[in-house]
Order: sequence, then structure tokens, then C-alpha cells
Amino acid sequence: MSKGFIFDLDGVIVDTAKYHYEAWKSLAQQFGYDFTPQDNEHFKGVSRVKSLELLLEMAQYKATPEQKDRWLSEKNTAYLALISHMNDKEILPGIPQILDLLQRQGNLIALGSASKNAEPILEKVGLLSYFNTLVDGNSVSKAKPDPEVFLKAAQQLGLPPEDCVVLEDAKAGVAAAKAAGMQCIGVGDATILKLADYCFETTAAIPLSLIKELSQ
Ligand code: B16
Ligand code: MG
Repeated sequence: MSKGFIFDLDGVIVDTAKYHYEAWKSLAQQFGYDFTPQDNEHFKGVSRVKSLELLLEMAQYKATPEQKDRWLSEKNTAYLALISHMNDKEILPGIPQILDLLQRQGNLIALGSASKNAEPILEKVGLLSYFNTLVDGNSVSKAKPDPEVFLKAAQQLGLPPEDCVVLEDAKAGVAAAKAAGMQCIGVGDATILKLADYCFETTAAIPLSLIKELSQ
């Protein structure tokens, strides 16, 4: 039986981290915190609600539930404005070739992302039609490193977890893939993504020969 491939979105298919950064930075200004690119590293793969909690902790700001709700909504409005112009030029290198290969070979393809904006982003960059199923921040209750997102994707593909391969850029995402009993290709720093079975600095460096090998 051929394998299923489950892709994380931000940091694997597209680089939306820069837009999340800008949106969090302008929000943080409201309570006088200078949000840095280093701070943003801790937000990768982390849900929107958890990200706001982290930001408030960094700023040592005690917010009311009403403020939190308002800021979550403001952050997302700013983020949606920033991603509104996204197009296929923002697809990370090598990803279209991997998706083409998998589709030609008849492998099943899923999305496993923490983002609640995943579907419109895939649509904007023109990749939505490659995906047999999507599991995103709207359909899971437990965030990565919990394996829920990937187990649900495997279930929706009709495959056992051991027949699925995950592509992930976040430490928590790699941990989630391994906790799900799946093979994992990490994208990023191998000293951080230690649990990944394979690790490449960038998506461009993932060899198609490895995808072929893992897809049988
Ligand atoms: P949204 P992934 C994650 O997506 C991002 O890495 C993370 O920075 C973001 O906070 C999260 O999605 C939620 O995104 O605000 O759009 O719901 O890497 O799991 O695809
Ligand atoms: Mg990611």
C-alpha cells in the first residue's frame, strides 16, 4: 500500500511566519512591548490563543478575558490584511515538485496545521487541489505536540499512522508526528528538530529521491 503524506503549512508550504511576526509586533505595541524576531521563533507551530498567552507572559502584562478576546481578533484582522496579497510566488522552494510527484504516484496528501487560516492560504497560493483532506486549527482541540492533528489527518485519509509521513518545521510539530507513530521529515535546524527521522535546512534541500523512497 502506498503512503500518505501530511504537510504542516507555515514553514513547510509557505513562509507566513513573517506575517504572524508583523501582526503580533503591532499588537504588542499596544501594551508597550517590543516584540522581536527571536520572540517570534517561540510562536512557530503554536496556536493563536497560546501565542497570545506567551506574548502576555513575555510582556509581563495581566490582561482581562475581554482584552484577550479583543486582541486575538485584532491580531487576526491584521494578519488577514497582511496575507491578502499572497500568491504562488510565496510557495517554499521544492514544495510544488514534491506535491506533483506524490500526486503522480497516487499517494494521498493531507494538511496538518495549527492555523485557522489554512484553507484560504492554500487557495491563494493555488495548492488547495492537491490535498485529499485538511486538518487545521478549526478541527482540533489539542495543540501540537499532541498528536491529535496528525492522527486525525491519517484517519481522514483512511491510513494507519505507520503509513504516514509528516513534513514539519516546528519542534512541537516533529514531537507530535513521532507521538503519532509516523515518520517525520524536519525542515530547519537539526539540533532543534532532534526527533525527526530526516532533517533538512530548507524545503529546497529535501531530495525527491527520499520522497520516492518513503512513498512506497
Ligand atoms: P492562525 P502551522 C501555525 O501554523 C503557525 O506556525 C503559528 O505561528 C500560528 O500561530 C498558528 O499556526 C495559528 O495560526 O492564527 O492563522 O490560526 O505551522 O501549524 O501550519
Ligand atoms: Mg509550521
